[in-house]
Amino acid sequence: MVVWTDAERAAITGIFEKLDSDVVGLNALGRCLIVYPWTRRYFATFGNLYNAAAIMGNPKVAAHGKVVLTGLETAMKNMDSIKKNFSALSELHSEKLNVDPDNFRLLADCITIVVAGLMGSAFTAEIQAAWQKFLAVVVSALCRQYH
Ligand code: HEG
Repeated sequence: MVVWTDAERAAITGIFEKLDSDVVGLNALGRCLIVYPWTRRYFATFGNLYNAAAIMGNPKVAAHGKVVLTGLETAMKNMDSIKKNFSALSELHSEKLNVDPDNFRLLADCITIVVAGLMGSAFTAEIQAAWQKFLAVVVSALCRQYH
C-alpha cells in the first residue's frame, strides 16, 4: 500500500486546482502522439493524425485528453485506492484496447512536461517528486491486469 504524506496530497490536489484539465489533456496527449508516433495506431478512429498541426487541432484528441485527465482526477480523489479504482480500466487497456503498457509511462512523462510548463517556477523539485510518485502509482495500477 502506498503511503502519502500530507505534503504530497496537498501538492497533487494543488496541481489539479491550478490547472485546466482541457488544456493539460490536449497538450499531453497531443505531445505523446507527436513525440511517440507509434501511439497513433491505437486511435485509428480519430481521423487525421498525420502531423503535429493536425494532431493539435483534432477535436477527438482534445476530447480524449480530457477523458485521460478525468481518469487522473478520479485517482487524485481516491489516492488510497488507486489500484482498486483502476482495475477495470487496466483490464480494458489490456484485453480490449491492446495498448502496450510501456506507453503508459510515455504518456505520463508527457503529462509531467506539460504540467511543468504550465506551473513554471511553482513546479519545485518537491512538487515534481510528489507528482511523479502519483503518476508512477497510476501507471503501475494500469499495468496490473496485464499478464
Ligand atoms: Mg487510455 C480509453 C485513461 C493511457 C489508449 N483511457 C481510456 C479511458 C480512460 C483512459 C479513462 C476511457 C475508458 C472507458 O471508456 O471506459 N489512458 C487513461 C489514463 C492513461 C491512459 C489515465 C495514462 C495516464 N490510453 C493510454 C495510452 C494509450 C491509451 C498510453 C495508447 C497509447 N485509452 C486508449 C484508447 C482508448 C482509451 C485507444 C479508447 C478511446 C476511444 O475509443 O474513445
